[in-house]
Amino acid sequence: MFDEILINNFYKRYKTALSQVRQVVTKPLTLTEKLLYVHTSDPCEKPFLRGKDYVTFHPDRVAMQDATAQMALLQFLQAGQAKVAVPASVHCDHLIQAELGAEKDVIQASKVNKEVYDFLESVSRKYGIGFWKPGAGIIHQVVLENYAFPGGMMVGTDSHTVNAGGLGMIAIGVGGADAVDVLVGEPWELKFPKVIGVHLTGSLSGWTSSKDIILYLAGLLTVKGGTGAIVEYFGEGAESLSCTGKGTICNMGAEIGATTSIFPYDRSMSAYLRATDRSMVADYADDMMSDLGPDQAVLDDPEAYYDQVIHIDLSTLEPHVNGPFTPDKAWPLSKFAKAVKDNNYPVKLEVGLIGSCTNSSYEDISRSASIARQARDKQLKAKSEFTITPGSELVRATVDRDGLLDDLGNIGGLVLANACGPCIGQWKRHAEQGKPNSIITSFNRNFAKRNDGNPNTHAFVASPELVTAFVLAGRLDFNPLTDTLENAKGQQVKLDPPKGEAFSKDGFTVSDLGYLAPEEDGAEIEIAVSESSERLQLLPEYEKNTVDRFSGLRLLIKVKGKCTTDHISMAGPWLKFRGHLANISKNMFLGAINFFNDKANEVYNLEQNSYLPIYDSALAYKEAGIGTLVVGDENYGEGSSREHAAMEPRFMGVKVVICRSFARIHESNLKKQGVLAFCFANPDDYAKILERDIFDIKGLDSFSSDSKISLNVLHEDGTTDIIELFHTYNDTQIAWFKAGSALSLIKQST
Ligand code: MIC
Ligand code: SF4
Repeated sequence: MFDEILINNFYKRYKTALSQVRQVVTKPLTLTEKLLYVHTSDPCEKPFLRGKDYVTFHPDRVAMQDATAQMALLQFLQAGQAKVAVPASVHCDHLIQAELGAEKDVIQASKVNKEVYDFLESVSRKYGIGFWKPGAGIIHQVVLENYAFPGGMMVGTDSHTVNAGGLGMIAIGVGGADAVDVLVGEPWELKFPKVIGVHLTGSLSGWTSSKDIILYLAGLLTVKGGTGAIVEYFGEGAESLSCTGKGTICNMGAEIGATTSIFPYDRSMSAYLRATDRSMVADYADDMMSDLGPDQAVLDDPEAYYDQVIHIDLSTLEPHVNGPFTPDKAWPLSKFAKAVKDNNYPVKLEVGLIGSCTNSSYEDISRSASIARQARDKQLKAKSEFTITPGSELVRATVDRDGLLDDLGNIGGLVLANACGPCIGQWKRHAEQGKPNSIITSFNRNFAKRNDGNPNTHAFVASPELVTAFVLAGRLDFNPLTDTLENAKGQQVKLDPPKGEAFSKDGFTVSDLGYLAPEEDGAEIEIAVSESSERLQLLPEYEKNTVDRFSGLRLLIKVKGKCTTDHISMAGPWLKFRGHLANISKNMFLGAINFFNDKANEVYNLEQNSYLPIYDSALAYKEAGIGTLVVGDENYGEGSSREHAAMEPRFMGVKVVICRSFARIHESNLKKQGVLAFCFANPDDYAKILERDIFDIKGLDSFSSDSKISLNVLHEDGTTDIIELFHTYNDTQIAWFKAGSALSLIKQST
């Protein structure tokens, strides 16, 4: 299954490619630079400026999950290619709803999503893509176990693709249109990132785990601190972590906005490759260990080579709990109980959820199971509901064989499918809607409404072992390091720190991985999309963008505060429309708060002179042939890679998004879909936008990478403002815009 030929060729070429790079870039290199330079699509002729130069790459592979693959593949079909140009895989993980437990939920999902699964499977078989069936596992775990390789580069249509950095791969989350570039063999473009070095010293002990490193870092850097940068870990502390622990850290690096994160190749990765049946890869990588890490000169003087260096001493790092509502609100465990009290967070813990693509390794489950066994021995019972989502069938079958699922089951744990489930709102939670309540998960995101659609669910994030301890306490004001719990006999007992292993001593086991290989020659396979389908729809053709369409624009919404892709295109029940642009567009901006009335889904429509639900307002403007504009705050489009958050506005007539700052993937998705993405040159100008304004974009007739663009605002009282905008468009991106979208440009040039 894994790309033997590709990987063979890669390692054979790697040393030569690197020495060619060194002739051009003569200074010592970070690992990030080595891997980016060897993957550029043209031989590099000069060193690139980090944070400035747009560079094109040829990544080695593409991974797609079912909720984003539908749009990615619908776009791929439009490109008219006979086969994919690089190895690729599709994973059915997001569409399975968690309710009754793994087996029943997968059967149900296979019925409910049949049309979509059939579509994904037949496109995969026809065009040469590996297909992972529902229940096989979550994309990032499956990639780590089968495809990731040290030194490689991949893109994936999911923001947590970055997980593969735990195995020394440059792995970047992208929208479907970007994935199509790679799938059709076109160069794929990225602004050459900055590099943040994180120096890890000491080693973890007691209750502290890899998760706490990224929870702490999220608090330090905030949700936008990693924007435009790759986070590169190094130091003896890095070497002391298991490979899957490194994966956890890289995975949640998406939550600080980092382009990706990476660890140097080391013995823990070698051991993981061997344990997952890839000794060939380990042998190659062992031979070139020093080339798969930063240069010694970089390690000797990191401040001289990284754009920023952060030092973390693992020996003194405390466990953390982050939340609610944002993953960067970091509380050291010793301060958490007080935070719960001071902020009036609901203290009773309703549900603890472990697993997900972030934290479902053998190590995670074994450490949690060690807490569960103590509970049995010390006669403690779970006081909250408890669920476990294994990341893959390989891990599930192994922890099952080793009795760890029984340990968790003994304290009431319900094993859900190897899928995203509650992490993305695919959770039939039997709880009263709207009631304030607390849950704690080992997932990576905790935005409002994400898990169960209830805006009053306070979701906290912590390591799986800590979640398990909280489940035993049933309360959030508990600290297992210092507090005791009362057991069935009325005695006060204390939990010992968790213990776990990176792998089972008996190795991994699995009977059916759930993998389907593509056909050698798929020419005969028909791909059918029914016109009456509610789930799938062929994509519309976009016309070229002409300058006259950018005047007389009305405000669709001025968003107040946080606006993640979950706010723009909600997941949960809406995931079922991810392949149908017209239907999914009905969820557009449902979670966003209107600046002018502090309400969700109620905006002023100038033509109708009334407040309307946002979809109705967009539709009214669209039908009247009037373009609209969206105004956002900081880090607009934070979170996921879902390009629906750009496609829906495009489809519904939004011409321009202007905000204080963008999250990387979303900005690029908007550009690819032909929506103008601009920032206020002066962030305070956000305040000047009023509800009844009419807008013209000025400067598009001479739009170039260094041209000035401005926004003319005509206020209701007849006064005007001219607002200077800032943009990051290069010539290629301007060509996408003019063609109508990036895909239109590909089609026009073939
Ligand atoms: C997420 O964690 O938010 C998701 C759901 O995996 C998304 C992808 C999607 O919306 O389909 C992501 O992270 O990119
Ligand atoms: Fe799935 Fe959650 Fe991971 Fe996204 S973060 S891939 S929804 S498990």
